[in-house]
Amino acid sequence: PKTIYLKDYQAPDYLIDETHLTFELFEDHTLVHAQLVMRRNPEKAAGDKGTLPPLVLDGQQLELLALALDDVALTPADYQLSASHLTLQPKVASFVIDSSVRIHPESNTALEGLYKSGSMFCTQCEAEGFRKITYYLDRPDVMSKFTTTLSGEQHKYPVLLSNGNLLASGQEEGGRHWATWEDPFKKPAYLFALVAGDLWCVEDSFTTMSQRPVTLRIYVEPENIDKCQHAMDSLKKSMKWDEEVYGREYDLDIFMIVAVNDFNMGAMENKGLNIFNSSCVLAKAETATDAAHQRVEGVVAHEYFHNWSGNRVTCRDWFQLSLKEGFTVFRDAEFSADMNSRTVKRIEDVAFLRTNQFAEDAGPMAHPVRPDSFIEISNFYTLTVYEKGAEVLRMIHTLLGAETFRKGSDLYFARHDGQAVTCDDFVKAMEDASGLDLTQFKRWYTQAGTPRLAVSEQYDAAANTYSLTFRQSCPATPGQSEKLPFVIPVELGLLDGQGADLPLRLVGEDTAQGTTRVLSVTKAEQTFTFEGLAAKPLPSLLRGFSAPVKLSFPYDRDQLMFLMQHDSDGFNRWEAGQQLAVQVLQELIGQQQRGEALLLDQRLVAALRSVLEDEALDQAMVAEMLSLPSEAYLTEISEEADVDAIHAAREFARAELAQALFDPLWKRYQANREASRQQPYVAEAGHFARRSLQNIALSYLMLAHRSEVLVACLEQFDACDNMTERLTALAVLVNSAHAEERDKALTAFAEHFKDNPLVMDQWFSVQAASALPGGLERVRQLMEHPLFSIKNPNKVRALIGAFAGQNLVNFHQMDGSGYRFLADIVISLNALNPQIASRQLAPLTRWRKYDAARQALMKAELERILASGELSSDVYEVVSKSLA
Ligand code: BAL
Ligand code: ZN
Repeated sequence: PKTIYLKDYQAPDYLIDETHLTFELFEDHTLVHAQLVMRRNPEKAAGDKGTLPPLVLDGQQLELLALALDDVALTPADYQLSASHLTLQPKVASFVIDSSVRIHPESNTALEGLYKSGSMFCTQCEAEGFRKITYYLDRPDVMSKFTTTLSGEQHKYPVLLSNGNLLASGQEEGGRHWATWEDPFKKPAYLFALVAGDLWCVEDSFTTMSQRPVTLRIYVEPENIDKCQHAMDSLKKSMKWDEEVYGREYDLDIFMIVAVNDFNMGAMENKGLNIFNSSCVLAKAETATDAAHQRVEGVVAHEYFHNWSGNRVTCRDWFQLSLKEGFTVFRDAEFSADMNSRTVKRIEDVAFLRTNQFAEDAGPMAHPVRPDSFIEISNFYTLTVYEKGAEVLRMIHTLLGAETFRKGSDLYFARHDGQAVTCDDFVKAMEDASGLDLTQFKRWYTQAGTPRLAVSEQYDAAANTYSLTFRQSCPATPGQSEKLPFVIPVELGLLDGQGADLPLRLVGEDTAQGTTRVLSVTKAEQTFTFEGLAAKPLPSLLRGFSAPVKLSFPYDRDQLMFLMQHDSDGFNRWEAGQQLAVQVLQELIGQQQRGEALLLDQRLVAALRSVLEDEALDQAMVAEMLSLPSEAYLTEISEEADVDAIHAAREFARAELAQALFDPLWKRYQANREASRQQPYVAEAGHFARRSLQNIALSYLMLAHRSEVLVACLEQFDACDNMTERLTALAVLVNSAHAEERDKALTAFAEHFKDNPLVMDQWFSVQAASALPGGLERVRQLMEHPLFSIKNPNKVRALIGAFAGQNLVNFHQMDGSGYRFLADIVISLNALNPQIASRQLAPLTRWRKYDAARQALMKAELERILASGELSSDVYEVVSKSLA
């Protein structure tokens, strides 16, 4: 496999002004006819002098049936054909290519290009799937106007969709029909989409800010028609929000979403025709949890926002992926924050980033937000490009302020509408709008790894000054041994002895500038001194997690408890609680490793008791504060992770907290369960908050082994009206010692929901993630379940992903059985679906985190995969880099 480098980027030799596609869909093959109206790229024509470069079209797994240049049929002597390219020699600068190919969507298990999901045809072209549909210049900087005609059997495929607006449709002989769609906007091939199936739709409309009506349709299989309303509401909110916050208006007459069951990603932003994993569209109280409802809202928004940040302005090349993904994740996170609780959204995102993206940034696949090279671009749809990319955008927003950031985004969209551009172009628009020089800031795009920011303090009682010294560093990552200082925006406040925010005046300033402010740390070591402080303050650092760094400050536990109670920044109140819990858990881990009796610091009990007793605190915040750092996070922050000690320590702490806080937990549980009984399910922030506290309380209470809790859990399982309560009750039972109740609940649940694949995914996940002994055997048995299929990515993620990613004690069994199992799965998946195979590998790539014995076992499995035969570029890249 070949490595592709950003530094080798060349503009395309040819452009495609128009693309006319015809698809004839049959059960055992599909015919694709493409007419491409092409011309020499004028940017590159200066030195042509009569000779033109060869035209090299991308194409894979295509059976070429006919080829013509300007209406003259070509013979094999006129072109060269390889497994990945079709090369021919144009004689004039403008010409038309006609090609016909045969493809086999019915046997496409990679779910890339045109494929079948159940009985419907659908596509996934990003990043490089279009080359599996027809010969083309499959690169994002080639933007073309598309017209698409598709035909198929009318009774099997009554709905025929593609991008843009419907131009015409009609019947054919033999029970077939056709439709022609035209997309007036130029787009790269990765945004092409086609759908044919027996689908129903929910229809609504939206009137844009300039009073244009837009038809909105969500297409699903008939049995899911009752699960579309939440996505439709989310879509309308997204359209309004993007007008209000970014001034972005929708641009076609129709916007369509189609839900499919077999999909490698969450969803895809194809122009005017978004295709979604059904897990990111379908939601109603009885079948989807609160988390699923929030995910649907966020993903619908994300894909809709791409219409501007991605489609109208797209990427020049795939190294610029974060240009659209980082920006769009930032946009969807802000949307979700506005729709729900801003602080809770930030807590969830930061907890996810620190557990997962920080691990990626510390592992063998670490890469900058804008990577320099790749073997397989599908491997770079990563947490770094998406989530860290969004953090980079958030930092620009913090440094510029909301108003100036908006000026920058307006300038970016106006300047680059209809273009394929780079991250540098985006930053330039922000610089031009703000007058700021972001040259040093751009290191966030080019340097991989998570910066460390160590902070120390000095108080001078005689001078009434307080100094904070910041020392930044960044560990080496593959290919980057030395790092230059980043620009780190540190939002902070200083608290007095009563917990109130103090006015902040830096040396040299005449007046204080507020009580929370952003300092730009730009040097390896930098000190900021505040004046006018009659007593030593307590700093609240990195408020709102203003930069994706690992911050350290020598807080003691009493100071953390103080911040938990008093910090005016909600995020940092939670953060103080997490740091306190980490200190306490690390102490327990040490005790466990030394074979000592475990002893829980009672300050954690006291801190959580006061949180639980604070009826004024947002219930979602109470729930977040009660959640101990996950085993995965404790692993990430360990030098060498001791899986068993981490699990034992955390379970011990949970059980102790359950005993010590039984009364307040029980009180809040009962009050909230009663409220759930009284009020039918509503998918809104207040209800999410109430159920999240109720459910975390239940999971603690079950650890107290009291019969009234078991009764309550069974009552919740049986009598609730929604999946959030039911699934938590099930999960709690599955993790309990009540074998009889557990088995009964699992059976009843499966019986009731066997026809709903998304609910059954949850049923698989809950069992796969159970830390009780015998986890691998359970997973093996579940793989034999008639509803499990290794060809369905959601099932693979639900069962294998949950086992290897969440069930750490079972996956990391000392005999290596978990590793062997995962390697076998990856080897099978490699042949079926390389993208999913490569994703499932992630836990094995983290081998450096573990003890020598586990390291050897994990590496041996990676080596076995490498030697297992013909590997896809996806799997090869991850395995070979992990072993390097
Ligand atoms: N562009 C791939 C799916 C997404 O990020 O929206
Ligand atoms: Zn996206």
